[in-house]
Amino acid sequence: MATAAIPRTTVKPRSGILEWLTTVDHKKIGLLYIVTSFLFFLAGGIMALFIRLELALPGAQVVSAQTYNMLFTMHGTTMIFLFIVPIFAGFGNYLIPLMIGARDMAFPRLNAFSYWLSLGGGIIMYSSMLVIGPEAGWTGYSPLANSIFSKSPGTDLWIMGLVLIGTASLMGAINFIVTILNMRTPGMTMTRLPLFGWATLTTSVMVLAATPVLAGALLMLFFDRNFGTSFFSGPGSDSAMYQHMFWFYSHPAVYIMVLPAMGIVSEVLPVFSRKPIFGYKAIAYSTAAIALFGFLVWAHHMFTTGLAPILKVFFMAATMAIAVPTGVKIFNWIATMWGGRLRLDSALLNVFGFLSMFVIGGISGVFNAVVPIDYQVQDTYFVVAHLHYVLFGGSVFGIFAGMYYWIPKFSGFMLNEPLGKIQFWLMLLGFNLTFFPMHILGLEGMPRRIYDYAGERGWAPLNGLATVGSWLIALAVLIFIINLFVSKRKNVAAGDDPWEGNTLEWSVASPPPSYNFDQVLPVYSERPVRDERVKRQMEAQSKT
Ligand code: HAS
Ligand code: CU
Repeated sequence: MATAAIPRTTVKPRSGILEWLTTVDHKKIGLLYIVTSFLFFLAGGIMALFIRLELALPGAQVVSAQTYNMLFTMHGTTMIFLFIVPIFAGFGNYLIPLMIGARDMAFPRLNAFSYWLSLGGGIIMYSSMLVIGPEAGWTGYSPLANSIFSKSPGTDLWIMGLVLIGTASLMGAINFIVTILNMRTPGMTMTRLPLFGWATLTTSVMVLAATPVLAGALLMLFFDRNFGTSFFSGPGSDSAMYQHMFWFYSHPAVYIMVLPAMGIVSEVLPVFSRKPIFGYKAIAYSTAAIALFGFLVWAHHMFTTGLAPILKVFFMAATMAIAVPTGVKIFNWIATMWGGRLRLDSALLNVFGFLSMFVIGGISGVFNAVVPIDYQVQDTYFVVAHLHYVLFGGSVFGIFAGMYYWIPKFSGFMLNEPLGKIQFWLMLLGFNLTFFPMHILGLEGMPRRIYDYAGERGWAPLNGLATVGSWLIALAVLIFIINLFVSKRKNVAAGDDPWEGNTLEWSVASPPPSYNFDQVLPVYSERPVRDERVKRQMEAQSKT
């Protein structure tokens, strides 16, 4: 039988903090990404609590208008660029080499450099809050981002931080692409690559194609602000061009933020349904189709900017078309569960959270894609509701599913199930209380990015509800953190393979040794660990 032996390295690890500062091991870098992103998630969450407190009632309460602008700008940027995108880089770093039977990422030093660069970018971005922070929203639209309101150096620090974070994610993407294409263990053809690998590969290609355009737009904005050019504002400028460049990156970016979550769902579902994934190839190819279509729809963010009618029609149709490959996945996942023996643990509950909430968000997306509807809802809370159902309901529930599934692998101990379940239900409740009312508020005309509203509008009750919901979410996150500590203290050993997994990471110890594999299992299907388990069971049976 062919097994690929991989030589052990015998480098002695350095001790403690020095090791973490200098490591090039993909697992440690993965954990650094995950922990850092989670801390940024907490920071972004605290800002959201302030935003919600301010909006709970009409009238100014907690922060000044200027601080409010900074809070929603930094909240959005943090959640997107410092939490969701990098935490998936963390999962990818930790898991991809293990899943494909490799020793490490293709370029370990570049990998470490990416992490430290993104942390540096994050710190520069956060330093902007010390000098009257950025106030133009996460989109940084010009001329707003170039107006007297945004003249503080905060916006410049924000731009430079973002450029560094983008560069880091670009280098990470190159690393993932090379690793997945070149370093798979013998036998692992592309159609046996775990679906999380497909998601990471596709996402990386999107990052590679889209991020340079964002970096270009940001640098041009920087030039406009500091060196007297007039790309996006001033004489002869074209402010719509900024929006085109920004959304050429940022629309694909929304799939960059959800495809890895879909990859996690595709890993968790078959294991927790105790069935093979239904339609492996359909899921893999629909991932690629979403990536392709993702580049053809950006101007649906610009329907109200006076685009030519023919362009509106094109972008409307292309946007709606994305519902098809996305729907293919949803139906495949449902078919995977169908007739399975579901194991209703926290990981699967979070996948249910993903599936149900993401579909609601996807469908409000199709509403937005209809040009005349978008005329009504553009820049209202309806869009805020949509984006949170896809980003929180989708990406964040996906992240929590991944946490419950893989933390036993990362740490060697199991997470506490009752706490996990309480956390999930509380978060689902809090999430819906916070974001569902925003659909109604949006349709009633409440604009997004406002600091205050008049009492006579009648928006207070639903806003109050949303604020209550936001505190429930905060409580749920707190319970998750408590769970981490309680579980570490109890230290229920996870063993190599607590869930009867399919993919190669479950064939090594938890946490895996620094060199990953003594021997990689032979790969004859997309479920090598299950194949091995079944083989052993059959051997044991034939002996008795
Ligand atoms: Fe979106 C705005 C349209 C998916 C994130 N989106 C945003 C913003 C964010 C965001 C962050 O066309 C705000 C940006 C800002 O700050 O200004 N979005 C869509 C569509 C989809 C979609 C059509 N969005 C996402 C995902 C995101 C995300 C994924 C992040 C993870 N979005 C828009 C539009 C705007 C927008 C407009 C601009 C609004 C404005 O005015 O500013 C699709 O990819 C969703 C597909 C998924 C589904 C659900 C599953 C599919 C099934 C198959 C059957 C369904 C069908 C549809 C055939 C549809 C179950 C039936 C239709 C019915 C009406 C029932
Ligand atoms: Cu979009």
